[in-house]
Amino acid sequence: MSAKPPSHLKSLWKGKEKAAESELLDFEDLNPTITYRTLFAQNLGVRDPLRVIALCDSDAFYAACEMVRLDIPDKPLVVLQWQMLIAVNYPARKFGITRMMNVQEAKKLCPELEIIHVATYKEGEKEPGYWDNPDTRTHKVSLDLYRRESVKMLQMYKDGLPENAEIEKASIDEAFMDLTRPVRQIILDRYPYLAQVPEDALLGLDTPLPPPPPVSWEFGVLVPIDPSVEEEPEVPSTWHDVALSIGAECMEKVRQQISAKLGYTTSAGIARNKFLAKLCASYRKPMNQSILRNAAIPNYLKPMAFQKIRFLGGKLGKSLAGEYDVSTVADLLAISLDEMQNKFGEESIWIYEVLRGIDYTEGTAMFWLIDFRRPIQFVVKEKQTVNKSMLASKNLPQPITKVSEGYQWLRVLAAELALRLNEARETTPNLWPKTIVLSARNVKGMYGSLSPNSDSLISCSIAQDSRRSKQAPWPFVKEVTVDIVAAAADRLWKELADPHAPMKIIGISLGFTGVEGVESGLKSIDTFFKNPLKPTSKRALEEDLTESESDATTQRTIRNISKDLARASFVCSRCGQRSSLPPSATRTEEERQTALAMIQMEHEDFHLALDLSKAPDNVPPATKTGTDPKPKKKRRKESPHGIAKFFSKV
Ligand code: DCP
Ligand code: CA
Repeated sequence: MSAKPPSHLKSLWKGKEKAAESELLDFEDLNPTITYRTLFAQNLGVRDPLRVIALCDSDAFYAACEMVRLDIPDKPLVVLQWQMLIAVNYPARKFGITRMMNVQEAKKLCPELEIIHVATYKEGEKEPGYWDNPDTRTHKVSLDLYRRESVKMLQMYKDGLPENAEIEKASIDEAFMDLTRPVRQIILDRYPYLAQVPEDALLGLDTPLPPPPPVSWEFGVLVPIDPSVEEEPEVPSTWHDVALSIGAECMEKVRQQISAKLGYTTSAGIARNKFLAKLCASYRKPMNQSILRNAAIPNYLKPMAFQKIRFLGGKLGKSLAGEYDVSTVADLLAISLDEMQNKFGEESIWIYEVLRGIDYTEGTAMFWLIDFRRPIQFVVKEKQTVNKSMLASKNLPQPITKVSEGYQWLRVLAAELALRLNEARETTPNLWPKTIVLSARNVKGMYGSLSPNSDSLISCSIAQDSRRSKQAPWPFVKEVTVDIVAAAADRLWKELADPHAPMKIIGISLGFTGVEGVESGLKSIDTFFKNPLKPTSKRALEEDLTESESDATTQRTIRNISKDLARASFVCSRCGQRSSLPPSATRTEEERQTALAMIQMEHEDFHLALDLSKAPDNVPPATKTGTDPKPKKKRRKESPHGIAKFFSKV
């Protein structure tokens, strides 16, 4: 398009030494031509000129959860973790209280402040609670309430937004919504004359859409196009503005529903891509949604410290600041693309674009920067609501120095893990973890040697960071009780902690991995019965999981499992032995499951001991039993180049 930019847009991006032709390109990006072809297109992804993305963020989230739990809607309230404030509600912020302040300081600023310490797990309790004087030496923080509320909120986005909106959880209290599809549908419903290309349209599908109707901006706060003037400049609306206003309408509705049903207020940002939606969500916090029209992007970004922008905050940002002696986006706009690419490599077009509000990399920029061979995904992706792994961990105020000191913490972690899984099962009843993993962080250099049953994977992780882990397949138990989890954790602990080596463990974590609905977990159920509770190397586990298997075998496996469970017995596929529970008229279903899992674990101990006794000295068991016969190929480490060197692998 060679149309001249209108005067209000013409100078928007102008940097100190900006070239005339790129100015025109920038203008086109802010005000792209939208044709019938654009409107009818099914999948334009990040380059769709009618794209509408929202980021919704809860206001003072943990504090809000506590306010709802305690039914105290308006008091100044803070959430405390040990001595530190981690969430401050908006009434408390009026007193100048901020996160990371200590509690005494906050109390001085507002004597009537409601102070809630986060719930904690305490030994012997199956559920977290709000105890008096929780102590880091004996308690473990529980974020379960916040996780639960977060799940509810995510569900409300799903229920309250049109079906074809895509939702991606971004953090415990934030989610992105790609509203492009529903908004397009609503445009076509509201303006049915757009559904047909006019007969006299010379360019057919490539004919630009007629001018849009005036846009009503009743849902949300508009980021101004020119904040330096009192009255907004007269700017003709675009179809993208129409799309944004419809997106805002959808968001207003769902935010109202969340507030009415769950009691949480939220703030949202609505813009053409994720990074701008996220930035403008905090434009008028709390309880507001802000809309960033394309025409408002330049003046919104220009005064911003560029290090606030995603991925420009770290080493790369520092390097840019040092190289050009700059601090704001406006300062960096003066740097030409050529210059930037000469300095930071070809890929730095990404920086050039992001400074102009363009981001086609969304969510995968990190991959793109680190590994250029990977395909780039561009869209807001609906993630599984179920976490594939669950982890309970504790940094220990007093290191564990004896094997016997570990058990109390294992029980606390087991309680948390059991609760988390059972809660997740409330929404996805057949959830089943594939593996239980215990990991311990030892003060560097404290482990001198490997215990005899360590496998190669573990020896490698010790050498690097003094973290050791042990894992075992998780038995197919329907009821996951604290006892079962703790028993499995105890077994792993016995393997992991070497009573003969010096020990100073400062962090410990227990987790489930591969948490999936039982249909997709079938293969591993079979794996378990073939090889019950055998501690596996990560490699062997992956091999097991990628093994292909016919439906018939799978169905047979399920039938066998059901029979085994019903009979309160199981057959080990390694030795064919059936182990049964003694008959009991009084045992509950839960007790039966627990007792069966214990028997299975003990049986596995027997096989493990047998394997070890047969194995030649100093060979890890995975190799001895033939599951990992090939020596691992050493992967050549490629050193990063271009701007990749500013990012470390995560
Ligand atoms: N959180 C935390 N420690 C941090 C940051 C956050 O424990 N350093 C927790 C407490 C917050 C929650 O995560 O309530 C969400 O973080 P936000 O950054 O979104 O902060 P808030 O929701 O509390 O406040 P805001 O209204 O500014 O979003
Ligand atoms: Ca928040």
